[in-house]
Amino acid sequence: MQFAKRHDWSFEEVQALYELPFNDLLFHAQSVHREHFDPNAVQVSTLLSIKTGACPEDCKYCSQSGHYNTELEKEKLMQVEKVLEEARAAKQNGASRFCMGAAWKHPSAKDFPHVLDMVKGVRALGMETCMTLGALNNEQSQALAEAGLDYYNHNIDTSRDYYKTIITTRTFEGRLDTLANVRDAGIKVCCGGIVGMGENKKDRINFLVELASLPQHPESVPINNLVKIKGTPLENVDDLDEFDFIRMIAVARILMPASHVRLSAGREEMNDQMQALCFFAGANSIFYGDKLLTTSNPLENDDMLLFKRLGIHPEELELDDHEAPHDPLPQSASAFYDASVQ
Ligand code: SAM
Ligand code: DTB
Ligand code: SF4
Repeated sequence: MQFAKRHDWSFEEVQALYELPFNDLLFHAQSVHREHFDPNAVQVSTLLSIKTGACPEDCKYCSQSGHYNTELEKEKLMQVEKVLEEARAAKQNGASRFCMGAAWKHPSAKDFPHVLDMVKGVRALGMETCMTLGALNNEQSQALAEAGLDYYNHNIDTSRDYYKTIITTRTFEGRLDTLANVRDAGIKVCCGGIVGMGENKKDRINFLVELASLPQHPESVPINNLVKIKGTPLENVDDLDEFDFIRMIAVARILMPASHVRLSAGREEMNDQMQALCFFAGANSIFYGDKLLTTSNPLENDDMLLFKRLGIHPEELELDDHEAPHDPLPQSASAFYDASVQ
C-alpha cells in the first residue's frame, strides 16, 4: 500500500484503515512515519494553565467548566513575570515548546495585551510558543502572529455529530472558523481531540476524517485519552479499549503523514509498553512535565528513563526563524536528557 498526503479521505477509506489487522495497521503507520520523521525523535512540550477554572463553556470532560462542581481551585490570569519564570524552568528541564492555556470562551480586551506580552517573553527565551485561549477573531489572530506566536491549539475534539452531545455552549463550525482565522494569520495549527468520551467507532473515524479534511493538515495533532474528572458528566464513562487508542494514533499518522501526532492527556494511566506501542504507531510528541493543565502527568525523570530504554531522544528545536535567545539558558533538551539518564 502507498499512502500520499491527501485531504479527500472518505469515511469508508478511513474505516478500512482503522479495521485492518492490528499488525498490518502498525506496519503501515510505522512505514509512513519513517518516510517523514526520525523514528527515534519525540518532540517535548510543557503546558501551563495561565488562567484556571470558572470557564463559561460546558465541555462535559473538563475540570475547568463553571457548569460542574469539580472542586478545582480557580485562578485569575497569571502575571507575565510568573509565566516567564515557569517557562524558564520548563526550558531548563528540557522542553522546547511552551504551551499556555486559558479557561476562556475567548480572550477579553482587558486580558489580551498581557497574553501578547507572554508570547513575546517566552519567545525571547528561545522556546517555541503555543497558546490555547478559546475562540479568536481575525484581529486577535493577527496580533498574536505579530507578537511571534508559533502555534495555536484549538481542538475539534470529536466528530461533528457527537460534538453536540459533549458541548452545547458553542458549535463545531465555530471551532473551524477560529482555525481558519489562525491559519490566515500565518500561525501554525495544533488541532486534535479526545477519545474515550463514550463516542462510538463511527465518531472516532469521522473525527479523523474531519482533521485530515482541513485545507491544511494541522502541524500538530494532539490525541488525548479522556482523564476522568470527578464532578463532570463523563466521570464514570467506560474506558476505551487500549488497542483502539493505538489504532487512533496509527490512523492519524497515516492520514496526516507530515504532522506531529501528540500522545497527549492520559499518559499517566498508560504503562510503558502502551506508550511504546503508541510511539511505534507514529506518535512523536508528548506533553512533558509533572502537570498538564489541571491534572497530573508522568514525572520528567520517568519520561526520560522511558526514552532511554526505548532509544528515543527529544527532538531538537530548529531555531530557523527564531532569533537568538535574549536570555540563553545552559541546557538544551539533549543536555537534560544526557544528564538525567546517566
Ligand atoms: N479553553 C480552551 C479551549 O477549550 O479551546 C483551551 C483549553 S482546553 C482545556 C484544551 C483541550 O484540552 C480541550 O480541547 C480538550 O481536548 C483537552 N482536555 C480538556 N480536559 C480534558 C480531559 N479531562 N481529558 C483529556 N483531554 C482534556
Ligand atoms: C490538548 O489537546 N491537550 C492539552 C492541551 N491541548 C491544552 C490539555 C490536556 C488537559 C488535560 C486535563 C487537565 O489537565 O485539565
Ligand atoms: Fe473551558 Fe476549554 Fe475546559 Fe471547555 S475545555 S470548559 S472551553 S477550559
